[in-house]
Amino acid sequence: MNDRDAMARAITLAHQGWGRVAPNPLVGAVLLRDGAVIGEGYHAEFGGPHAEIHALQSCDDPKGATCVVNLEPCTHMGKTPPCAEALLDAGVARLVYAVLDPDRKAGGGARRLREAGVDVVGGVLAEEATALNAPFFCGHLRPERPFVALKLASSLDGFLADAGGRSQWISGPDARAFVQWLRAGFDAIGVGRRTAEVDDPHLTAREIIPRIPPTRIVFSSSGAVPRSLKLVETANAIPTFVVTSIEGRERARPALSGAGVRFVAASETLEALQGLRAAGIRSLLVEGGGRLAGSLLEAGAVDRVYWIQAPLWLGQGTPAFGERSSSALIEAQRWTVVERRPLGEDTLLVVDRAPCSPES
Ligand code: AOF
Ligand code: ZN
Repeated sequence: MNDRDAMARAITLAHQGWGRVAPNPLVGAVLLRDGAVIGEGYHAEFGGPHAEIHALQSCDDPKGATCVVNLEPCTHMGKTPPCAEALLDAGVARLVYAVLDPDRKAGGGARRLREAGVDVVGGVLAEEATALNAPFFCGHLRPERPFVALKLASSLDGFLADAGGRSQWISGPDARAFVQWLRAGFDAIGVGRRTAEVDDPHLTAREIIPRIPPTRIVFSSSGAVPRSLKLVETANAIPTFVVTSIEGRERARPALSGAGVRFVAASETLEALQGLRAAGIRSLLVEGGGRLAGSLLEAGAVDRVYWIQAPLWLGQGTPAFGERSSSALIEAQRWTVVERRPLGEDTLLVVDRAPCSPES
């Protein structure tokens, strides 16, 4: 196995920590000797051992091996001892990493190992490693607001629901299981007020058990969120916010506060996102509807789109992005394709606007 293949394997391993390690990054590590894998591991649980430690523990004799890891090793005494020292103590001879750790306290492992005489190579699959931990990197490099992703499931002609407003189910069971999995990796799941009313969703993650259940968020400028919604009824058990205007909050507070709903009041989109970040939300997955998606895009607030395209035609219905201002082709924004893959009969497309790129 060459360095790139081993890095791809490290990234696959890193995904195993999805829903369990945030706000830490997803990290996987592979130990190679003469191109053969002799150990591997991943960061599996927040506060638990880092990827490199699991990889070292899985290996009988790491002396002289190459360690391939998607984030440079840490140098700090955090909840666990520094990985850079553990790799040096184990006698690892070569380090291959993808990107540097923007956390000033934790980072610096690549340099530490190089200065100790280890052969160090950086930048391998740097784009893939950046996309893997986009919320972590944005959290460090653009800390004022959460990482915002949109998820949508549309027909081939770009509708979220048929002309009668029915949206269940556009996508198939594999795509719906994927969305359940996706939710587990975000601090919060958001919907617009109309979607909250029409679908009356739970917005919980049921495919894997997240370490912390995502906070649920309803965006409603009027604050008119019915007391009878499942989200409101369960707000004492799972944190639930209504994002609204200042007047909306005053109007809605008497009915909803008693149910345990909390408020973020703001006069425009970016201010609302800053309010959510101040309330501890580092990453937000918005699941609809089209109007909310359109206004977030319009505000330049969307970092990533998870688009599930189902192979059916509706002709008329609810458009995926509501009203948007037009853009001439010559100056249209082009986003970066992060992933394309089949989900049963459906197709997942993941695109990023402008990555928060760490150094490599
Ligand atoms: C690594 N390998 O697998 C991870 C790293 O509080 P701690 O001790 O768990 O440290 C968390 C920080 O360490 C986290 O914010 C990030 O900077 C780095 N994560 N580093 O060498 C790993 N998960
Ligand atoms: Zn570490």
